[in-house]
Amino acid sequence: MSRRLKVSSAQLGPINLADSRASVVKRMIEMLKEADSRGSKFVVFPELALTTFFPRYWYDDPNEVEKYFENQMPSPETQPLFELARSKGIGFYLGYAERSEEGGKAHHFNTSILVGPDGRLVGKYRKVHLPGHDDHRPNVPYQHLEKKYFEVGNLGFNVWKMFKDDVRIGQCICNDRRWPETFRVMGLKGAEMVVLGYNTPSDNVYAPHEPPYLRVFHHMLSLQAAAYQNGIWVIATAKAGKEDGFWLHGGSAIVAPTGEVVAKGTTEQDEVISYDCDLALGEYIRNTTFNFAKHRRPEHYKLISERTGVEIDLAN
Ligand code: ING
Repeated sequence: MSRRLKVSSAQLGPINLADSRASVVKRMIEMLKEADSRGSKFVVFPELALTTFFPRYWYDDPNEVEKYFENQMPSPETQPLFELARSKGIGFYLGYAERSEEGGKAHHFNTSILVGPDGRLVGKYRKVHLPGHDDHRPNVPYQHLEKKYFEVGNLGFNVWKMFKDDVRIGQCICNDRRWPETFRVMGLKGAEMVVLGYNTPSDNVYAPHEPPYLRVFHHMLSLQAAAYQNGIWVIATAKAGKEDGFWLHGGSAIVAPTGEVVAKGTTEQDEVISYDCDLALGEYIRNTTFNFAKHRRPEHYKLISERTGVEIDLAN
């Protein structure tokens, strides 16, 4: 009997500043019900799924940013989502802004969690690759202040077993998908599937010449390369559409270990896409082309973990 997992990517359309967490959770509950009606056992929600993508705004008063963070998870507003998922035996991935007190000091992370079909926390991840900047750039239409509002994640890249078939699932967030190191670490830990949420602006304020279609191309290129080069299923879920006029692209997708896109969103609204993933599909890839033990030569890769930026270093 092959090991299969029916998954759904539950893409959220825009969340405006005026939208309450309760209203967003209601939308997520509707999508969870739709996923359940299709027989899904695992639902992937977006990054920072409970609020608008607030790193686009500069706040002089740091206290103003606190309102976007969760002090506990589940929180009162998300409790109904956790309860419904548990009652239906559905596991899920959820991205949110985490405020945690550690050593008597407040810490702020861009966080995602995996929640099992029994409603219990399976594992937490804190975003490692924080894009953008930490200074105020008033001369562009919006900011990208993840480096200001979040600390670099301190939990590393991990893989957990979930569901009755002990599916080996890793998680990451948004910009992480652009860095092959992200998936290779989880691939080396035996991942069969990696899930992630994202909020990606359609236009590149720092390179206005870059056309929006290219942003989606780079997004898909990252997912498909990661899936194929590690022989894993990759599920990526957008928060999309125009949030108070600021455009985030869609492109939620389910990608097979072959690198093929098996399901893709076609809107920038709340949308559920689903696929019945055969977990055996990645085995031939991980046992042949990307048989890491047989083919990798780490003795030649040292620079990847020792050197951060480019240092011109020529062989002639
Ligand atoms: N958003 C974007 C992302 O990596 C970005 C930022 C877009 C960086 C395009 C580089 C190129 O999808 C988040 N939230 O990381």
